[in-house]
Amino acid sequence: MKMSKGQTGRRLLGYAVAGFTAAGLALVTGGTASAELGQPAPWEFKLQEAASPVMENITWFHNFLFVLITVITLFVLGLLIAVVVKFNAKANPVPSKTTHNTLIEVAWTLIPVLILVGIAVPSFRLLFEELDIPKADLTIKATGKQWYWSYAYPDNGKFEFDSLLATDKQPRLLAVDNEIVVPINKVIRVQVTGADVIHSFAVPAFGIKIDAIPGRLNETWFKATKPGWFYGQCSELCGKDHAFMPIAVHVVSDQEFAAWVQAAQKKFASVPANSFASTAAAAQ
Ligand SMILES: [Cu+2]
Repeated sequence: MKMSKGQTGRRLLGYAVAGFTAAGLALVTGGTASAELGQPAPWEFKLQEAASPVMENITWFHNFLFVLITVITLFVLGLLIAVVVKFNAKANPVPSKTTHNTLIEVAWTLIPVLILVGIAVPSFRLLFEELDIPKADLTIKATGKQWYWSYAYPDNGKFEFDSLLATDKQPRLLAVDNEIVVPINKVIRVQVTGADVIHSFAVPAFGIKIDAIPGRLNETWFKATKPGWFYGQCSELCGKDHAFMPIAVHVVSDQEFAAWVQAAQKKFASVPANSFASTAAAAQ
C-alpha cells in the first residue's frame, strides 16, 4: 500500500502516542504490580517501595522531577515542531528581521530561574533531612570487610557478629546468615566504616547509602516504618566478591527485638575487646 507523506506522518505520530501511553501506563501500574517490599523485582524500573520517611521523600522528589522534566521536554519539543512547520523556507519565504523581543528575553531568563528555585527548595530540605540525624533510639556499627559485613550493637549488651552471604537461602544473592535486626518506628543510627578497602552500605527501601571508609566513621540513619525483610548490597566496587556481600535488615516489633537481643547476646558472646572503644569514642 502506498501512503502519502501526510498519511505516513500521521501513522508515525499514532505509533509514538501509543508507545508513550503504554510506557506511561507501565510506569504507573507496572512497578507496583510486581514490586516486593524490601527487595528488587524482575523488570523493575521504579524505585523500590519506600519503608522510611526519608525514602518516601526521595520517592516524592523523584516523581516531582520526573513530571517537571517531562513537561519541559514536551514544551521544547512543541516549540521545535512549531519552528520546523511554521518557519521553514517553503512556508515562510520572507523571514522576519526581528533581533530582539524584551518580553520573551525576560521570560526565558526568569522562568528557568524560578523553576530551579522550585527544585532547590525541596532538594535542600531532603538533603538536610538525610544528613541531620535525629536523636537515636539505637546505634548499629557496620564495618565493611572483604567480603562481608560485621555489625556491632554497642547500646544493647555490646555484641558483635559477622554477616555473610547465605547461598542456601532466598532471596538469591541477598540473603545472609546473620541479619541486622531493628525495632520498627525507632530512629536507628548507623555508623559505617571499612576494615580494608572502601565499601558502601546501602539499603534502597530506607533511602540510605554511605561509604564505608577505612580510618573514618561515617554516619547515616533510618526509621523503618514497615515490618519485614529489607535487603541492600555493598555499593562500592571493593574487589572480587563485591557482588556477594549483601545487607539484610529484619524489622520487628519492640518485643521481638528485645527477645532477639537476649538470644544474640548468648549466640555472639565472644566479643573482641577493642571493637566498642572506637564506636563509643566517636559517639561522644
Ligand atoms: Cu564491598
